[in-house]
Amino acid sequence: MSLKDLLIVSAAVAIGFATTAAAANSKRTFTLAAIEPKGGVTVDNEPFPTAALPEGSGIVLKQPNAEGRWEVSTYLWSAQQITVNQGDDVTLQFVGINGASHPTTIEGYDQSFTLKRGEAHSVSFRAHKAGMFKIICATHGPTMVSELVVTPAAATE
Ligand SMILES: [Cu+2]
Repeated sequence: MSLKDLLIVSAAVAIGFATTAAAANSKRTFTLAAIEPKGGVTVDNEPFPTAALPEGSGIVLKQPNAEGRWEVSTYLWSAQQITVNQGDDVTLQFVGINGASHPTTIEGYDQSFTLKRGEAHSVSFRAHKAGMFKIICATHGPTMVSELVVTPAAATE
């Protein structure tokens, strides 16, 4: 290997280390809005559904009104899954759009708060623990559950 080749390899290794170091502790910011997608139609176009729906307040099926219109909606976090690297500094910005109140817990990171419509709540933490952690609204199960995925930091020599 010539000196020139050696220098190129050394530079590549140095860049590799620099990239790894930067990736190991990135600032990551996500927004999770409490949302309620909704659909509706009149019974003369589509009959009122009779099939069973999952238990819980996260899915709402409204009987036909005086005009025969029925509606279905579900409560969700706008992001169903968030993936970060172990060691990242994570900020989750919660915003209440629909639903009066969402008692929320981030499992594994000891974060609990109540998000209200029209309000925002910011949670910041270092993702020190790898794994999958649920972000749960206690009111609107089983749909209003998202997943925080913290991928393990790569082993370094
Ligand atoms: Cu909720």
